[in-house]
Amino acid sequence: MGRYYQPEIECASQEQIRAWQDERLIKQVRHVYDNVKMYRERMDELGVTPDDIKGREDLHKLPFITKDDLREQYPYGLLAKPLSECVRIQSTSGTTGRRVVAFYTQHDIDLWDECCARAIVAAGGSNEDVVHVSYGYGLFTGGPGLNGGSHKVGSLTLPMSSGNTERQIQFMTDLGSTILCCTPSYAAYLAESIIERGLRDKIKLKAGIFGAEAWTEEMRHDIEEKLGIKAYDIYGLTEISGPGVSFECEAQTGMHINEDHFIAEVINPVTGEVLPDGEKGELVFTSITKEAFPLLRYRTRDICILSHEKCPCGRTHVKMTKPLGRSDDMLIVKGVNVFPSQIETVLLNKGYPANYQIIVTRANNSDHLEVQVEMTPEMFSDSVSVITEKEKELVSALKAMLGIYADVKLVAPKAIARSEGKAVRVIDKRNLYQNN
Ligand code: DLL
Repeated sequence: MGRYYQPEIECASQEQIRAWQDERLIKQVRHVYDNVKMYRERMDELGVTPDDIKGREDLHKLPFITKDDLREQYPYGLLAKPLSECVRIQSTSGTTGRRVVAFYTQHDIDLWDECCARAIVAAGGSNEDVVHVSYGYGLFTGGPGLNGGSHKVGSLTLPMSSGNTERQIQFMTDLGSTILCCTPSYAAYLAESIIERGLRDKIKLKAGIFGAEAWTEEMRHDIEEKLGIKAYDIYGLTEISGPGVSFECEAQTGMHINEDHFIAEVINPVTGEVLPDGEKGELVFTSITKEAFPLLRYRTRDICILSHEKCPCGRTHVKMTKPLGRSDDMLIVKGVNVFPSQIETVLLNKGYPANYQIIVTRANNSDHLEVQVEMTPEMFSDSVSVITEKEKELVSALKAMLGIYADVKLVAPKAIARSEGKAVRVIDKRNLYQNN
């Protein structure tokens, strides 16, 4: 198998992609209008009929859908196929309140698996590989998605799921895993654990496919160096299918969105205005091939930038940057917008591991930001005065990056609880968003 899983699709001309999108969008709008009450009501309210949608250029006529809509329609409200034709549900990791449940027909699963197969082949995967899947299996889409993709590619698939690090490492060394799929924070933890056990020479990993949470370029370099691999980003969300909505190629300069299945738009999150390539805004997806749970103009809350620049890998599908933050989990501390990724960049630049927690509290109407950072074992042996000096150094680096004061506490190696799935980076004790 070559560098592409489906070269005729992944390298199709812009005109061909556009033609697929036009044709599939028209069909999809008719499908949801006929089968989902909420879409019919929303479109009727706007005075838009399926006949008004003649292609992508008419996308802007359709209403946006938000996570709140999904919660309100829980569980069956947005189902567009009879339950008898659905074979699977998956669900978001969820915060509080109602979860979001997504449904799949067998055809939906096949297409989703193909998207993940494209990502695995882009990371150098083939039927010669041993794909070690340490994303959680179950309601979370990470495990099932990469598992399905690996089967399509014909790789030997290790359905490890998350947790039990000892067993992960044993299988990895015994079975010669070559591609690791997990969250970047778990990859960093596995790397640390492998090095600690002196097993770095016993692993055969060549690539990693890491996503489901924000991670920085610095973290990528750290993992690549520690494991001796090339680390590829993968993006997706349960509502739209799961991992594989977009994936990185060897150029590592953004993720190709599988445009034959998903139409991407970037909008101004406040006005809803559609923004051109190169402008930062909220990512919105329309799923044009999903049968059971199709979403039109779904607002992801992920902030990113789209680019149609030619990619050296030969793929023609539009690229998105890593999510640069979320329009909702952006912290506002003392009135200043703070993204956890900014803090992570400072820490990694200064040689700290990506094991940290951001704690925000409020007393007497004043916000307080504290960053707890783990020391490396070498730093831990330093004297108290050296540690205090290091804390001061971080305080001023964070001030320069964020524009506000953050208290820094250096803690012992391993003091911050490790995550086997998505890392818990932020503890906001202010209860400002009680409905979320
Ligand atoms: O996280 C699906 C997934 C699994 C993606 C495995 C990649 C690998 P949800 O639990 O529904 O689905 O969370 C979706 O996670 O809106 C983003 O905010 C965030 N996210 C996903 N991938 C990335 C990434 C899965 N590569 C939400 N970088 C999305 C940054 C990501 N954030």
